[in-house]
Amino acid sequence: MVRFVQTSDWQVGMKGGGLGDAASIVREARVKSIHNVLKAAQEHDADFALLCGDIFEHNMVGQEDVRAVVAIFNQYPDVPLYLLPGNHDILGADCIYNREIFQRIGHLTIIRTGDPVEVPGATLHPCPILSKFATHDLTTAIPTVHETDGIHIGVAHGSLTGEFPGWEDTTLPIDPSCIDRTGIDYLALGHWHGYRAYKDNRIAYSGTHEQTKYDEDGAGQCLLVRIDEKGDTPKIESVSTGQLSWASSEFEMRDSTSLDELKSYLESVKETDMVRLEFRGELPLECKEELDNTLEFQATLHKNFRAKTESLDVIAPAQLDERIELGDATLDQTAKELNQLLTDETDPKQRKIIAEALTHLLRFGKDVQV
Ligand SMILES: [Mn+2]
Repeated sequence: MVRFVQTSDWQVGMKGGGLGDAASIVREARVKSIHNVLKAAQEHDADFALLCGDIFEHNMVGQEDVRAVVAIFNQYPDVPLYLLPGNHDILGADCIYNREIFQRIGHLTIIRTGDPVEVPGATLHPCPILSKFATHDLTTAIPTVHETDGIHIGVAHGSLTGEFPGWEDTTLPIDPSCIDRTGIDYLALGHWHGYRAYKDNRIAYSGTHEQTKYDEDGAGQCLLVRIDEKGDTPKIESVSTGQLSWASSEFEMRDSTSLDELKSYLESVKETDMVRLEFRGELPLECKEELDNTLEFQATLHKNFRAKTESLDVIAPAQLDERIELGDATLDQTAKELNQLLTDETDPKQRKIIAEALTHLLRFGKDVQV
């Protein structure tokens, strides 16, 4: 019997571009969550932890990040670690794992060749990446083990090809039929950030231990894999390791009821760390201020809050003249002219600017009235 933790794609050192101030939170979480992975190994009495590549974002990641990861490794000396580099931390002369500090970790094995590796309870068959642009099936070197005793586990980093539409990639292909061809019991994969299992649990991506961006589904866990005997179906249990929660949604705006829908959605994600919204459709001008105020306040509730309004059109009411009574002839006149401009303008970018000006003017007018 073998029981191990599978993890990958920690991407330590990633910049978190586009997340603004939250980028540092995301970077820090990626390091801290490593504890959750290694604790899972400890608590479930795993024989070892299998790290399937892209542990670091690239080979030039700063030594500070390296030390932080090594410091965590050192807190779990009873968890043997087997690490196959991926395409981000690719093997080669400048490989991050060539640094002296990694050579001193007694319980870490960096896998550099396709030679089988004997581990507690099983034999690993690694498929190292030697070029980021490899277009040949990475698993071709796995030997046939149909007749060989013991549990055999393939380890690779890349994209499953063939029968999984939408998951194909032109580089780093992995042919799922290698399972039948070679007779290995299980193929542990890294590269994709969501947990996926195929072929009766004989092939699985663990996904990243901590979500890296919006719209990654199935991220934020490691896998506890148990294989009782050669030929048995692997049992996979997903263990949650991520700290940050993410939500992303699109809103089609029509009228003031759209704002109510938005508010009830926002209520449902108020505990979520990272929230991204995208607005489309048309919003009446009189709702624009309420939307702006809602979004401004919402931004103070989350670690990261992004609202994309580029595709939202603000519509001027047909009879603005009657509505505009700002108590000042110049303001009223300006508002009417802006409204006329908005009605006539067809370029969406220009419309946005005019709508923005009108919203400000109406808000200003209201303040004057008070
Ligand atoms: Mn990768």
